[in-house]
Amino acid sequence: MLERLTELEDKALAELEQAAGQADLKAWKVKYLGRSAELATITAGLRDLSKEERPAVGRRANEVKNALEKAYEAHFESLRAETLDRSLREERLDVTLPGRSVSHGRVHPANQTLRQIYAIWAEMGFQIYLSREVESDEYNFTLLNMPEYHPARDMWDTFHTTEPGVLLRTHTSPGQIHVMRERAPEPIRVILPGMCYRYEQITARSEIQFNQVEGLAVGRHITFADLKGTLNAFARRMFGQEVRTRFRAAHFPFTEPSAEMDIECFICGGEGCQVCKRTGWLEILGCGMVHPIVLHNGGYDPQVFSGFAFGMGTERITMLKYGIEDIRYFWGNDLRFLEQF
Ligand code: FA5
Repeated sequence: MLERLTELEDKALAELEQAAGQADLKAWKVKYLGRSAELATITAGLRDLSKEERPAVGRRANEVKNALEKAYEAHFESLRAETLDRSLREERLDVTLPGRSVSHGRVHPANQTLRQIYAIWAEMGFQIYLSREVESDEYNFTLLNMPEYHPARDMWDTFHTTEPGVLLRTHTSPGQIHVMRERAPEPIRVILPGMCYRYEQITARSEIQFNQVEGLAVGRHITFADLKGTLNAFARRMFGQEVRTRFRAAHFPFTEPSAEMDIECFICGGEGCQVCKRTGWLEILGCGMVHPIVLHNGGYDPQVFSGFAFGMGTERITMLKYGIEDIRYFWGNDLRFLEQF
């Protein structure tokens, strides 16, 4: 029996030397140290041996078991170290290589201008009021003093929906009626920013969608002088303290009197250049005193209340600020353009 144990030990150790991977090692362990291994059978059969034989065989069986376990542990450890070593060698990372830079998104130039405009009007005490982009014919035209078949409706080429009387707003002015109906008879000082849509020929200066910022002030003693003073204060904050402005008579059905405001061309300083079409002036917005009919439609008594309103296009202002020649860049999603801001 003692000889058998020695043979078993030699055989097991020799086989262990051959184990080349974790799978071999596992199979070896089952074969020599598992519950049905020969060594386990010998240990279980100890009680059948004679009293004389039993202690020696028992001790030797224990020795063999310990030796095999120790050899197993050592082999397991060396295999693990070898695997680790190999993976370190083969999958080496060069941590000194330069990394790939993460590109950051940035605020769209139209939104940068919008945020600047919000900040200026906020400083002057104007709240932001968000109005809907899908509008009714009634709010976009009728309540703004342009009843059905009024020729002034042709000033705005309109996207109509398949739902009769429902359209995409052509300007932010319908928001005036919404805010007045919500606030009457309280005084109002708000700006109404947002996207507008026009069924127009796309050119370097005109898009079918663009942002406008509408402004509305309603109170008991508001005059055209307030309109001019407020818009001049805005222009100075937006374009610099030195900027000169002028007001030209214009026509909008929802304001009376109506005007357009120009700023002196800051590219040529008023001398006349390509950007200002040799006039020395750049148009930035339409404005006027809120028409009595519009005040009435908003729920204000025009005998008691007056107000001013204005509407500016933010892409056109951004184009002026940065010397951008074509409005189509704004929604073209060309990173070469966007990354410049
Ligand atoms: C209006 O839309 C009036 N609702 C403005 C207004 C409000 C007047 C309140 C009086 C009182 P107009 O159609 O001119 O007016 O447009 C105003 C601004 O929107 C223009 O000055 C321009 O900057 C911008 N805009 C108009 N059409 C386009 C377009 N197709 N693409 C880009 N910007 C445009």
